[in-house]
Amino acid sequence: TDQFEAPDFYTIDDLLSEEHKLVRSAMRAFVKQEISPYIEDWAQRAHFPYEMVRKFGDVGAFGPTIPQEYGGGGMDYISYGLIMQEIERGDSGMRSTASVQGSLVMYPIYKFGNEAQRKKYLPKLASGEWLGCFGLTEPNHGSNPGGMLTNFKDAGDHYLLNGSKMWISNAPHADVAVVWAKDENGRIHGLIVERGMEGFSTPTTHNKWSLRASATGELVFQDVKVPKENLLPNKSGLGAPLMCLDSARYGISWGALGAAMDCYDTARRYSLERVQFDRPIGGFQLQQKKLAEMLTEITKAQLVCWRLGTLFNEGKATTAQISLAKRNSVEIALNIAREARQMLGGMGITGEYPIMRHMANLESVVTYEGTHDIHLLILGHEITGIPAFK
Ligand code: TGC
Ligand code: FAD
Repeated sequence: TDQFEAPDFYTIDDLLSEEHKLVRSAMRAFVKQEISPYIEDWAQRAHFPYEMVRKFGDVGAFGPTIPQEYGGGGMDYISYGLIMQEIERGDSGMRSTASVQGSLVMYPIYKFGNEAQRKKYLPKLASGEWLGCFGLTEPNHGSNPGGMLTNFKDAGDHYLLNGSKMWISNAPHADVAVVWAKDENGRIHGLIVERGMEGFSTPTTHNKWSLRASATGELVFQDVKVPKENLLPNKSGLGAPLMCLDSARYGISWGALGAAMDCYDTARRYSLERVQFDRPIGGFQLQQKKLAEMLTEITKAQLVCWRLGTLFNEGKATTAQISLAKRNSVEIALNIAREARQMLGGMGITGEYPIMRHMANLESVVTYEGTHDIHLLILGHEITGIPAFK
């Protein structure tokens, strides 16, 4: 970890501003100090380090693109991407905590909320005083969230919310949940549900082999009385949660690259130190092929992410462009993790090195925020004009 070198084979640093580089080095130092020394133990014990929530708030990892007047970072999308890259270099589960809070909780409150909601929730979420979660997926509606059953009805001075959500990152510790549910006409809306509301519970999901340092759970609603002022008023329909996913999926494109870089760098260093047949294994052509291909894929993905970030900054990034980047980054990261694992031989399966943990984590990353196949189908739709989902 001490010697971590992020590959920059095409001097992409020249495309970054001083601010981008400062943000990245601050986050890299933070990860090195606060995450890397402990992550293996947290993951082995399936422990969510709750104290990290405040620390993420202090270092500005929550809501980097949200305006500063609401406690956000007021930064651009390249800075946001670089922050996600550095956190996920540490661990995908830690990045999950940050991307859910910023892109999936603060973003909808900022974008679809009214002024009172923004003022009430955003500063506390930005500082890490409160932790949030995002409830879209249900037990029987994962890739097809439009079929959701969770619903609310008008009960005079409040709404009555019923249903359940599954696989929700941060749920067991969340103070606030942004929940997507259908009204009496079957229209999807976002509701802010707070811990402590009667009939609302968040059972923990146990026995994960992946994202073990991230807490995952369910959201269960049994006649929960949600005050009317907790409905997000400024957008409804499936497009509202999908807009949030655009932002989170973009962050994952950079994030997965961070995990890939960590695996590459670990394998590169190991290959120079490990001697077999009287020479470093890095001198063997087969190992060089692995390293050369890793560097090639990382470089291509870096350029995709950087360009997508500039499109985001101009407000021009499309959902299909985001799908391409998320799908590609996670795929190359998983391939790199598997190859790097082999390069370390037996040592690759231990917690002495980060690779097996990254590999297991990436099995969630390839599934959440739209599975690998769903992103392929979004691209297929874009290319042919024919949706293959239904
Ligand atoms: P479809 O008919 O295509 O669209 C429904 C309505 O939404 C509009 N729309 C968008 N609006 C804004 N931004 C976007 N990106 C939009 N994409 C679509 C669309 O125009 C339409 O509007 P209207 O007015 O005509 O109704 O919807 P579909 O039901 O056919 O579904 C398409 C599909 C399959 C691509 C979509 O459902 C999908 O992306 N499924 C994957 C679900 C998913 O990604 N779930 C993620 C859950 S959250 C999570 O995993 C967090 S993990 C985080 C962590 O820990 O880091
Ligand atoms: P399914 O939708 O049942 O898919 C199963 C398989 O079928 C997949 O391979 C899929 O690609 C394939 N498939 C589905 N439809 C089609 C089709 N039309 N054509 C071809 N193949 C298809 N959700 C949230 O709302 N909030 C969160 O915070 C959150 N955090 C998560 C954390 C973790 C650790 C995990 C694992 C998941 C999380 N999710 C969250 C849920 C995640 O978004 C879903 O798991 C994902 O969208 C897939 O849904 P599913 O698991 O129900 O799989």
